[in-house]
Amino acid sequence: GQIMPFWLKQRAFLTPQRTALIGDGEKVTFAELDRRARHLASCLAGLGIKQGDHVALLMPNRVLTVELIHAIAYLGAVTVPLNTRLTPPELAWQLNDVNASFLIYDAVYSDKINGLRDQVTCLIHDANCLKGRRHSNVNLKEHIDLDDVHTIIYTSGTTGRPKGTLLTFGNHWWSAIGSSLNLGLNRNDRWLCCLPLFHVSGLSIIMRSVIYGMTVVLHDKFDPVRVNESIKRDKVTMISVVTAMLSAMLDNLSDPGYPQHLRCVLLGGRPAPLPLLETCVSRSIPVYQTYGLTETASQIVALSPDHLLAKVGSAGKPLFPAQLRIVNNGKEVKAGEVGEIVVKGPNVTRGYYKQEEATAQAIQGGWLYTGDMGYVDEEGFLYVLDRRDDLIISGGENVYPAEVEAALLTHPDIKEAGVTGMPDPQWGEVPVAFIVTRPGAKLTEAELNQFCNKLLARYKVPKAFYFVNRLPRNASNKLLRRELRALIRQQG
Ligand code: S0N
Ligand code: AMP
Ligand code: MG
Ligand code: MG
Ligand code: MG
Repeated sequence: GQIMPFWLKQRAFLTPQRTALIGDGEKVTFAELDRRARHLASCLAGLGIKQGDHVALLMPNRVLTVELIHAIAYLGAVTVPLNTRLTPPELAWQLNDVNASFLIYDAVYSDKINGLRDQVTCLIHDANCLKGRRHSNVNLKEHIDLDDVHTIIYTSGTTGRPKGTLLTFGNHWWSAIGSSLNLGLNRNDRWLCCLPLFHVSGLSIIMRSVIYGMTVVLHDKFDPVRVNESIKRDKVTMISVVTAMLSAMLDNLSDPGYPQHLRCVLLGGRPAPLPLLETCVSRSIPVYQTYGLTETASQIVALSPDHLLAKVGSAGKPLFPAQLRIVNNGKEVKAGEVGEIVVKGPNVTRGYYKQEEATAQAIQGGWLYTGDMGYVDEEGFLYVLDRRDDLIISGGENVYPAEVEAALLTHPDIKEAGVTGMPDPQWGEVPVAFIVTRPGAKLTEAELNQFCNKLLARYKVPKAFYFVNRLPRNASNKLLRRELRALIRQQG
């Protein structure tokens, strides 16, 4: 594939004194970020990490985490960012699936990794611990190949277990370029990152930073009051959010709107509620809805400045390098007709790690079948409606019902389990469970809640458990998840 200078090296050469990061109470230039990433890379090499290794990260949003992401790439190794909300069994499963040889974690997650030590080499990430073991003459990458894999990010696609999405340097490159061709690039741009770096929503901001030479204002966690203050104080021009975040920000905003310098609030992750968008219009808050997936290295469709007000509710048009189709029964449908959203472009993944079948199913002729339903209007603007499958998206986190059901079925007193989504004012949608117990079993909601908390990340734990006599199934005994909700009325 195409060869380019290693991104951080090139950036530190071109604009060494520009600020790369503001976070953890410090300001870091690209020259300094590069110096630290190189140092860290030589330490990691000293600890045995080498080209091609899969290195998992269990890290909060810290400046150190950004340094690590670049350091791992400097060694030609692949970063596997882990969702920090996962439970130890979920982490163990992913580490095994991705063949991780190293796990680098922050001390705040020490409790989570105790059971993982015989599975993978666990390295605590604190500067002191890595110091002194520096490898003296390690080869750091001078160049990258756009076809090389940069990251593997897990996402629950349309079937069962989460799958590791392979994202190349080229995928990240074209994603960043496509975004800048739509939103433009200003010398004073500063992108606030309060989305997790373990999702492509957050990671893509770091990629844009090094490619554009743009400052990132990094928040270690999402706090709406701090975000609102930071937008003003730190002269933030761009911010990426999911709906739950934007609602909380507006609830905590005393001024009518944001300062003029905030030119883009990039909103993605799930369908945007129209009332929220209308509130933003009336308060002159520049909200750009975007549609993107882990598989597309973030945005692939986005609203443009030219159509911001005229197309409220639309996710926009494809980014310049990308294409969009709506497909029903294997055929592209006309404007206004609903079908599956299918996309193509140089930012689209080449597939899932070790999942040839799932890859072949998802990507056909270079087109990614997203599992999302929607339509385009006469002018080609996308409106996202719903999922084709049963995926639940809670506050931007995916909950796959089959995964929750499988966890429930490991309980000895549970005979059958069905999980579906219910509308929720805070998270958009939350999972609820329907349970058929074994004869004579006495289960309570509290017990089940506790049981699930051991196995599943909190956002996957059903918010309610309904005990029922049987589950709706079709003639071939397949669970009809969409009919589950009707059972709520029946149960006393
Ligand atoms: C919304 C967030 C920030 C909420 O988390 P917060 O406030 O930090 O929670 P905590 O203080 O840790 O916990 C408080 C209680 O809330 C529960 N909880 C936390 N999150 C959720 C959730 N999502 N659903 C349900 N419950 C949740 C905790 O468990 C705790 O409860 P108790 O006390 O009972 O334990 C956080 O959820 C968050 O960061 N969400 C966003 C995740 C995200 O980034 N999703 C996007 C994934 N998709 C993509 O990456 C592709 C799209 C994309 O790239 C994109 C997306 C948006 C914008 C731009 C783009 C782009 O294309 O560039
Ligand atoms: P993920 O599975 O974490 O990679 O997130 C991608 C999923 O988020 C998509 O498949 C959609 O279901 C959802 N999504 C992202 N952006 C939007 C949007 N603008 N409108 C509706 N759903 C969205
Ligand atoms: Mg997905
Ligand atoms: Mg919080
Ligand atoms: Mg996800």
